[in-house]
Amino acid sequence: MNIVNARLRGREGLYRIELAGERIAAIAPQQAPAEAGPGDIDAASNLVVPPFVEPHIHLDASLTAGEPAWNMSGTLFEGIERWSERKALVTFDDTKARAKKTIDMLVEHGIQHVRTHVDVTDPTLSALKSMLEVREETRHLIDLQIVAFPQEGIESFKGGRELMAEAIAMGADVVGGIPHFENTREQGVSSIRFLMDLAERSGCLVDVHCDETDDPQSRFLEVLAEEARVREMGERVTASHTTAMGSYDNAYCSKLFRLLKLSGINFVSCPTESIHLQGRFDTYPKRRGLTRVAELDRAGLNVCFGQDSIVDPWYPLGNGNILRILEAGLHICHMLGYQDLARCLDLVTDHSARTLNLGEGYGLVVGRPANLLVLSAPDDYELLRSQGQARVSIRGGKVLLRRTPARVERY
Ligand code: 17E
Ligand code: FE2
Repeated sequence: MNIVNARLRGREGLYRIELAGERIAAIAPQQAPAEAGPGDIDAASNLVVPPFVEPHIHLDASLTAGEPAWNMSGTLFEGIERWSERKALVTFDDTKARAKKTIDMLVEHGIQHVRTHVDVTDPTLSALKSMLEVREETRHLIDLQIVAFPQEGIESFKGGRELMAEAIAMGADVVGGIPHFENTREQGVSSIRFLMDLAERSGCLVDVHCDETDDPQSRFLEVLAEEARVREMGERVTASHTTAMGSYDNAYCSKLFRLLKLSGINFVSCPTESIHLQGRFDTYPKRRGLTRVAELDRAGLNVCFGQDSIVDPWYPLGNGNILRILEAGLHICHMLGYQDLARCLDLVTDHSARTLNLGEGYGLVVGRPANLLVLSAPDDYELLRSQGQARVSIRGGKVLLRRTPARVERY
Protein backbone atom coordinates (compact mmCIF):
# COMPACT_ATOMS: atom_id res chain seq x y z
CA MET A 1 0.00 0.00 0.00
CA ASN A 2 1.13 3.55 -0.75
CA ILE A 3 0.09 6.91 0.59
CA VAL A 4 0.37 9.70 -1.94
CA ASN A 5 0.19 13.49 -1.69
CA ALA A 6 1.26 13.46 1.95
CA ARG A 7 2.63 16.45 3.79
CA LEU A 8 5.25 15.74 6.44
CA ARG A 9 5.91 17.85 9.50
CA GLY A 10 8.79 20.25 9.10
CA ARG A 11 9.33 19.45 5.41
CA GLU A 12 8.31 21.24 2.22
CA GLY A 13 6.36 19.65 -0.63
CA LEU A 14 4.43 16.43 -1.10
CA TYR A 15 5.59 12.89 -0.39
CA ARG A 16 4.80 9.34 -1.35
CA ILE A 17 5.05 6.81 1.47
CA GLU A 18 5.37 3.15 0.52
CA LEU A 19 4.40 0.44 2.97
CA ALA A 20 5.61 -3.12 2.51
CA GLY A 21 3.98 -5.59 4.87
CA GLU A 22 4.31 -4.28 8.39
CA ARG A 23 7.11 -1.79 7.65
CA ILE A 24 7.65 1.59 6.00
CA ALA A 25 9.54 0.78 2.81
CA ALA A 26 10.14 4.23 1.27
CA ILE A 27 9.43 7.92 1.74
CA ALA A 28 10.05 9.89 -1.42
CA PRO A 29 9.36 13.49 -2.49
CA GLN A 30 6.89 13.95 -5.35
CA GLN A 31 7.58 16.45 -8.12
CA ALA A 32 3.83 17.08 -8.53
CA PRO A 33 0.47 15.96 -7.14
CA ALA A 34 -0.07 12.30 -8.02
CA GLU A 35 -3.04 10.06 -8.81
CA ALA A 36 -3.66 7.42 -6.17
CA GLY A 37 -3.32 3.92 -7.64
CA PRO A 38 -5.76 1.14 -6.77
CA GLY A 39 -5.48 0.31 -3.06
CA ASP A 40 -3.49 3.49 -2.38
CA ILE A 41 -4.55 6.27 -0.05
CA ASP A 42 -4.67 9.89 -1.19
CA ALA A 43 -3.68 12.16 1.70
CA ALA A 44 -4.85 15.13 -0.42
CA SER A 45 -2.05 17.45 0.78
CA ASN A 46 -2.81 16.73 4.42
CA LEU A 47 -0.35 15.79 7.14
CA VAL A 48 0.76 12.22 7.63
CA VAL A 49 2.17 11.61 11.11
CA PRO A 50 3.06 8.67 13.30
CA PRO A 51 0.15 7.67 15.58
CA PHE A 52 -0.92 9.79 18.51
CA VAL A 53 0.33 8.58 21.88
CA GLU A 54 -1.58 8.50 25.16
CA PRO A 55 1.22 8.70 27.73
CA HIS A 56 -0.93 8.81 30.86
CA ILE A 57 -4.32 7.26 31.48
CA HIS A 58 -6.04 5.11 34.10
CA LEU A 59 -7.90 2.47 32.08
CA ASP A 60 -8.78 0.42 35.18
CA ALA A 61 -10.81 3.33 36.60
CA SER A 62 -12.34 4.63 33.40
CA LEU A 63 -16.14 4.75 32.96
CA THR A 64 -16.85 4.47 36.70
CA ALA A 65 -17.86 8.06 37.55
CA GLY A 66 -20.78 8.11 39.99
CA GLU A 67 -20.34 4.46 41.02
CA PRO A 68 -21.25 4.28 43.83
CA ALA A 69 -21.02 8.04 44.42
CA TRP A 70 -19.93 11.19 42.57
CA ASN A 71 -16.91 13.26 43.51
CA MET A 72 -18.73 16.36 44.76
CA SER A 73 -15.76 18.47 45.91
CA GLY A 74 -13.79 18.00 42.68
CA THR A 75 -10.59 17.38 44.64
CA LEU A 76 -7.96 14.73 43.99
CA PHE A 77 -8.41 13.45 47.53
CA GLU A 78 -12.15 12.91 47.23
CA GLY A 79 -11.43 11.18 43.92
CA ILE A 80 -9.12 8.74 45.70
CA GLU A 81 -11.79 8.16 48.37
CA ARG A 82 -14.57 7.57 45.82
CA TRP A 83 -12.30 5.24 43.82
CA SER A 84 -11.51 3.27 46.97
CA GLU A 85 -15.26 2.55 47.29
CA ARG A 86 -15.53 1.55 43.63
CA LYS A 87 -12.34 -0.51 43.87
CA ALA A 88 -14.02 -2.78 46.41
CA LEU A 89 -16.47 -3.75 43.62
CA VAL A 90 -13.86 -4.23 40.89
CA THR A 91 -13.86 -7.59 39.15
CA PHE A 92 -11.64 -9.07 36.48
CA ASP A 93 -14.44 -8.96 33.88
CA ASP A 94 -15.68 -5.50 34.79
CA THR A 95 -12.17 -4.07 34.41
CA LYS A 96 -11.65 -5.79 31.09
CA ALA A 97 -14.93 -4.58 29.61
CA ARG A 98 -14.39 -0.95 30.64
CA ALA A 99 -10.74 -0.91 29.57
CA LYS A 100 -11.56 -2.32 26.14
CA LYS A 101 -14.38 0.15 25.63
CA THR A 102 -12.00 2.98 26.52
CA ILE A 103 -9.26 1.63 24.25
CA ASP A 104 -11.78 1.73 21.39
CA MET A 105 -12.34 5.43 22.14
CA LEU A 106 -8.59 6.06 21.99
CA VAL A 107 -8.19 4.09 18.77
CA GLU A 108 -11.00 6.08 17.14
CA HIS A 109 -8.92 9.19 17.68
CA GLY A 110 -5.73 7.82 16.16
CA ILE A 111 -3.96 6.68 19.32
CA GLN A 112 -1.86 3.50 18.96
CA HIS A 113 0.49 3.73 21.95
CA VAL A 114 -0.83 3.91 25.51
CA ARG A 115 0.65 3.95 28.99
CA THR A 116 -1.92 3.08 31.66
CA HIS A 117 -1.52 3.31 35.42
CA VAL A 118 -3.17 0.34 37.14
CA ASP A 119 -3.95 0.56 40.85
CA VAL A 120 -2.09 -2.21 42.66
CA THR A 121 -3.10 -1.20 46.20
CA ASP A 122 -5.56 -4.09 46.20
CA PRO A 123 -4.49 -7.40 47.74
CA THR A 124 -6.34 -9.33 45.00
CA LEU A 125 -4.57 -7.49 42.14
CA SER A 126 -7.68 -8.24 40.03
CA ALA A 127 -7.38 -5.10 37.93
CA LEU A 128 -3.74 -5.85 37.15
CA LYS A 129 -4.51 -9.45 36.16
CA SER A 130 -7.23 -8.17 33.88
CA MET A 131 -5.07 -5.46 32.31
CA LEU A 132 -2.24 -7.93 31.62
CA GLU A 133 -4.71 -9.88 29.48
CA VAL A 134 -6.04 -6.71 27.86
CA ARG A 135 -2.45 -5.84 26.86
CA GLU A 136 -2.24 -9.08 24.87
CA GLU A 137 -5.81 -9.05 23.52
CA THR A 138 -5.53 -5.53 22.09
CA ARG A 139 -2.12 -5.81 20.42
CA HIS A 140 -3.73 -5.43 17.00
CA LEU A 141 -4.99 -1.99 18.09
CA ILE A 142 -2.41 -0.50 20.46
CA ASP A 143 0.89 -1.04 22.20
CA LEU A 144 0.05 -0.93 25.89
CA GLN A 145 2.46 -0.21 28.75
CA ILE A 146 1.20 -1.07 32.22
CA VAL A 147 2.35 0.94 35.23
CA ALA A 148 2.15 -0.69 38.66
CA PHE A 149 0.53 2.29 40.36
CA PRO A 150 0.20 2.35 44.17
CA GLN A 151 -2.86 4.64 44.40
CA GLU A 152 -3.03 4.48 48.22
CA GLY A 153 0.72 4.52 48.79
CA ILE A 154 3.73 2.23 48.87
CA GLU A 155 4.66 2.96 52.50
CA SER A 156 1.26 4.06 53.83
CA PHE A 157 -0.75 1.13 52.45
CA LYS A 158 -0.51 -2.23 54.21
CA GLY A 159 1.69 -4.53 52.15
CA GLY A 160 2.36 -1.75 49.63
CA ARG A 161 5.97 -2.71 48.94
CA GLU A 162 5.10 -6.39 48.45
CA LEU A 163 2.22 -5.55 46.12
CA MET A 164 4.52 -3.39 43.98
CA ALA A 165 7.13 -6.13 43.74
CA GLU A 166 4.47 -8.70 42.94
CA ALA A 167 2.97 -6.52 40.20
CA ILE A 168 6.36 -6.16 38.53
CA ALA A 169 6.99 -9.91 38.84
CA MET A 170 3.58 -10.53 37.20
CA GLY A 171 4.58 -8.49 34.15
CA ALA A 172 3.88 -4.80 34.66
CA ASP A 173 6.19 -2.72 32.43
CA VAL A 174 6.65 0.40 34.51
CA VAL A 175 7.13 1.14 38.23
CA GLY A 176 4.83 3.87 39.60
CA GLY A 177 4.56 5.88 42.79
CA ILE A 178 2.61 8.58 44.62
CA PRO A 179 4.99 10.22 47.13
CA HIS A 180 2.78 13.28 47.82
CA PHE A 181 0.02 10.96 49.09
CA GLU A 182 2.20 9.02 51.53
CA ASN A 183 1.43 9.90 55.16
CA THR A 184 4.69 11.67 55.86
CA ARG A 185 7.40 13.43 53.92
CA GLU A 186 9.85 10.74 55.01
CA GLN A 187 7.61 8.03 53.62
CA GLY A 188 7.36 9.97 50.36
CA VAL A 189 11.15 10.02 50.10
CA SER A 190 11.58 6.36 51.05
CA SER A 191 8.86 5.35 48.56
CA ILE A 192 10.92 6.93 45.78
CA ARG A 193 14.10 5.12 46.87
CA PHE A 194 12.14 1.86 46.99
CA LEU A 195 10.55 2.27 43.56
CA MET A 196 13.82 3.34 41.92
CA ASP A 197 15.54 0.28 43.39
CA LEU A 198 12.75 -1.93 42.09
CA ALA A 199 13.04 -0.39 38.61
CA GLU A 200 16.79 -0.71 38.54
CA ARG A 201 16.65 -4.35 39.65
CA SER A 202 13.89 -5.33 37.22
CA GLY A 203 14.93 -3.20 34.25
CA CYS A 204 11.51 -1.55 34.20
CA LEU A 205 10.74 2.05 33.29
CA VAL A 206 9.54 4.52 35.96
CA ASP A 207 6.51 6.84 35.94
CA VAL A 208 5.64 8.52 39.22
CA HIS A 209 2.56 10.58 40.04
CA CYS A 210 4.71 13.31 41.56
CA ASP A 211 3.56 16.34 43.55
CA GLU A 212 -0.02 16.27 42.22
CA THR A 213 -1.12 19.00 44.60
CA ASP A 214 -1.11 22.81 44.87
CA ASP A 215 1.02 22.53 48.01
CA PRO A 216 4.28 24.35 47.24
CA GLN A 217 5.91 22.33 50.05
CA SER A 218 5.46 19.13 48.05
CA ARG A 219 8.99 18.70 46.72
CA PHE A 220 9.35 15.06 45.75
CA LEU A 221 10.30 15.96 42.19
CA GLU A 222 13.79 16.93 43.35
CA VAL A 223 14.14 13.54 45.04
CA LEU A 224 13.00 11.64 41.95
CA ALA A 225 15.24 13.70 39.63
CA GLU A 226 18.28 13.24 41.88
CA GLU A 227 17.72 9.46 42.13
CA ALA A 228 17.43 9.34 38.33
CA ARG A 229 20.56 11.47 37.87
CA VAL A 230 22.73 9.43 40.23
CA ARG A 231 21.60 6.15 38.68
CA GLU A 232 21.87 7.58 35.14
CA MET A 233 18.28 6.50 34.47
CA GLY A 234 16.80 9.86 33.45
CA GLU A 235 15.59 8.89 29.98
CA ARG A 236 13.70 5.96 31.52
CA VAL A 237 12.04 8.02 34.25
CA THR A 238 8.89 10.16 34.01
CA ALA A 239 7.42 12.62 36.48
CA SER A 240 3.67 12.89 35.91
CA HIS A 241 1.56 15.89 36.90
CA THR A 242 4.17 17.81 39.04
CA THR A 243 1.38 20.37 39.54
CA ALA A 244 3.00 21.73 42.71
CA MET A 245 5.60 23.23 40.38
CA GLY A 246 2.92 25.70 39.32
CA SER A 247 3.03 26.94 42.93
CA TYR A 248 6.80 26.85 43.52
CA ASP A 249 8.40 30.27 43.66
CA ASN A 250 10.85 31.28 40.96
CA ALA A 251 13.88 31.23 43.26
CA TYR A 252 13.34 27.53 44.04
CA CYS A 253 12.50 26.72 40.43
CA SER A 254 15.70 28.27 39.15
CA LYS A 255 17.65 25.83 41.34
CA LEU A 256 15.33 22.92 40.56
CA PHE A 257 15.58 23.34 36.78
CA ARG A 258 19.35 22.86 36.91
CA LEU A 259 18.80 19.47 38.52
CA LEU A 260 15.98 18.58 36.12
CA LYS A 261 18.26 19.27 33.15
CA LEU A 262 21.09 17.24 34.66
CA SER A 263 18.69 14.36 35.30
CA GLY A 264 17.12 14.31 31.81
CA ILE A 265 13.81 12.92 33.11
CA ASN A 266 10.53 13.22 31.16
CA PHE A 267 7.36 15.08 32.12
CA VAL A 268 3.66 14.45 31.52
CA SER A 269 1.06 17.13 32.12
CA CYS A 270 -2.65 16.31 32.06
CA PRO A 271 -4.09 19.80 31.56
CA THR A 272 -7.84 19.11 31.59
CA GLU A 273 -7.49 16.94 34.68
CA SER A 274 -5.29 19.39 36.56
CA ILE A 275 -7.37 22.48 35.76
CA HIS A 276 -10.34 20.53 37.17
CA LEU A 277 -8.74 18.96 40.28
CA GLN A 278 -6.31 21.68 41.34
CA GLY A 279 -7.00 25.21 42.58
CA ARG A 280 -9.77 23.70 44.70
CA PHE A 281 -8.58 25.21 47.96
CA ASP A 282 -8.24 28.71 46.49
CA THR A 283 -10.83 31.44 46.30
CA TYR A 284 -9.36 34.28 44.22
CA PRO A 285 -6.83 34.72 42.78
CA LYS A 286 -7.22 31.06 41.79
CA ARG A 287 -4.28 28.98 40.61
CA ARG A 288 -4.36 27.10 37.33
CA GLY A 289 -2.78 24.10 39.05
CA LEU A 290 -0.62 22.95 36.14
CA THR A 291 3.08 22.32 36.02
CA ARG A 292 5.34 24.76 34.16
CA VAL A 293 4.86 23.21 30.73
CA ALA A 294 6.17 26.08 28.60
CA GLU A 295 9.14 26.62 30.92
CA LEU A 296 10.09 22.92 30.89
CA ASP A 297 9.82 22.92 27.11
CA ARG A 298 11.91 26.11 26.74
CA ALA A 299 14.55 24.57 29.02
CA GLY A 300 14.89 21.68 26.56
CA LEU A 301 13.21 19.14 28.82
CA ASN A 302 10.86 16.56 27.34
CA VAL A 303 7.23 17.32 28.16
CA CYS A 304 4.02 15.87 26.71
CA PHE A 305 0.25 15.91 27.31
CA GLY A 306 -2.03 13.10 28.52
CA GLN A 307 -5.75 12.61 29.18
CA ASP A 308 -5.43 10.93 32.62
CA SER A 309 -9.13 10.12 33.00
CA ILE A 310 -12.21 9.26 31.03
CA VAL A 311 -15.40 9.48 33.11
CA ASP A 312 -13.93 8.37 36.44
CA PRO A 313 -13.98 9.58 40.07
CA TRP A 314 -11.42 12.28 39.23
CA TYR A 315 -12.84 13.70 36.00
CA PRO A 316 -16.36 13.33 34.60
CA LEU A 317 -15.72 14.02 30.89
CA GLY A 318 -13.42 12.72 28.14
CA ASN A 319 -13.92 10.92 24.86
CA GLY A 320 -10.50 9.61 23.88
CA ASN A 321 -9.58 12.64 21.78
CA ILE A 322 -6.05 13.69 22.70
CA LEU A 323 -6.35 16.76 20.41
CA ARG A 324 -8.95 18.14 22.82
CA ILE A 325 -6.33 17.87 25.56
CA LEU A 326 -3.76 19.55 23.34
CA GLU A 327 -6.08 22.47 22.64
CA ALA A 328 -6.94 22.92 26.33
CA GLY A 329 -3.32 22.56 27.41
CA LEU A 330 -2.01 25.15 24.97
CA HIS A 331 -4.63 27.62 26.21
CA ILE A 332 -4.01 27.01 29.90
CA CYS A 333 -0.21 27.05 29.55
CA HIS A 334 -0.03 30.30 27.54
CA MET A 335 1.26 28.45 24.51
CA LEU A 336 -0.73 29.98 21.67
CA GLY A 337 2.22 31.89 20.27
CA TYR A 338 3.05 31.12 16.63
CA GLN A 339 6.19 29.16 17.47
CA ASP A 340 4.25 26.84 19.76
CA LEU A 341 1.30 26.47 17.37
CA ALA A 342 3.60 25.60 14.49
CA ARG A 343 4.95 22.53 16.33
CA CYS A 344 2.16 21.75 18.76
CA LEU A 345 1.75 18.12 17.65
CA ASP A 346 5.12 17.37 19.27
CA LEU A 347 3.23 17.36 22.58
CA VAL A 348 1.04 14.42 21.55
CA THR A 349 3.42 12.55 19.22
CA ASP A 350 7.23 12.68 19.37
CA HIS A 351 7.56 13.98 22.92
CA SER A 352 5.16 11.34 24.25
CA ALA A 353 6.94 8.61 22.27
CA ARG A 354 10.17 9.66 23.93
CA THR A 355 8.52 9.52 27.36
CA LEU A 356 7.38 5.97 26.61
CA ASN A 357 10.86 5.02 25.33
CA LEU A 358 9.32 3.80 22.08
CA GLY A 359 12.65 4.24 20.30
CA GLU A 360 12.74 2.73 16.83
CA GLY A 361 9.23 1.34 17.29
CA TYR A 362 7.91 4.81 16.47
CA GLY A 363 8.28 7.42 13.75
CA LEU A 364 7.93 8.00 10.04
CA VAL A 365 11.27 6.48 9.12
CA VAL A 366 12.04 3.81 6.55
CA GLY A 367 12.30 0.39 8.20
CA ARG A 368 10.08 1.28 11.16
CA PRO A 369 6.58 -0.14 11.75
CA ALA A 370 3.96 0.93 9.21
CA ASN A 371 1.90 2.74 11.84
CA LEU A 372 0.65 6.16 10.77
CA LEU A 373 -2.22 8.61 10.55
CA VAL A 374 -3.57 10.71 7.72
CA LEU A 375 -4.88 13.89 9.35
CA SER A 376 -7.48 16.40 8.12
CA ALA A 377 -5.21 19.45 7.79
CA PRO A 378 -1.88 20.35 6.15
CA ASP A 379 0.01 21.47 9.27
CA ASP A 380 0.00 21.54 13.08
CA TYR A 381 -1.49 25.03 13.38
CA GLU A 382 -4.38 24.40 10.99
CA LEU A 383 -5.13 21.01 12.52
CA LEU A 384 -5.48 22.61 15.95
CA ARG A 385 -7.43 25.64 14.71
CA SER A 386 -9.91 23.58 12.71
CA GLN A 387 -10.29 21.01 15.52
CA GLY A 388 -9.11 18.47 12.99
CA GLN A 389 -9.11 14.70 13.19
CA ALA A 390 -7.40 11.53 12.15
CA ARG A 391 -9.03 10.58 8.82
CA VAL A 392 -7.17 7.30 8.44
CA SER A 393 -5.28 5.22 10.98
CA ILE A 394 -2.94 2.53 9.68
CA ARG A 395 -1.31 -0.08 11.91
CA GLY A 396 1.08 -2.77 10.79
CA GLY A 397 0.39 -1.75 7.19
CA LYS A 398 -3.38 -2.32 7.54
CA VAL A 399 -6.14 0.27 7.71
CA LEU A 400 -7.59 0.36 11.26
CA LEU A 401 -10.08 3.11 10.64
CA ARG A 402 -11.33 5.60 8.12
CA ARG A 403 -13.35 8.64 9.13
CA THR A 404 -15.70 10.37 6.73
CA PRO A 405 -15.79 14.12 7.40
CA ALA A 406 -19.16 15.45 8.59
CA ARG A 407 -21.08 17.11 5.76
CA VAL A 408 -22.83 20.40 6.40
CA GLU A 409 -25.65 21.49 4.08
CA ARG A 410 -26.28 25.21 3.88
CA TYR A 411 -29.34 26.88 2.33
N1 17E B 1 -5.21 8.90 40.70
C1 17E B 1 -4.43 9.95 41.06
O1 17E B 1 -3.74 9.88 42.09
N2 17E B 1 -4.41 11.06 40.30
C2 17E B 1 -5.15 11.15 39.21
N3 17E B 1 -5.11 12.27 38.48
C3 17E B 1 -5.98 10.06 38.81
C4 17E B 1 -5.96 8.94 39.58
C5 17E B 1 -6.84 10.14 37.60
FE1 FE2 C 1 -2.85 9.95 36.75
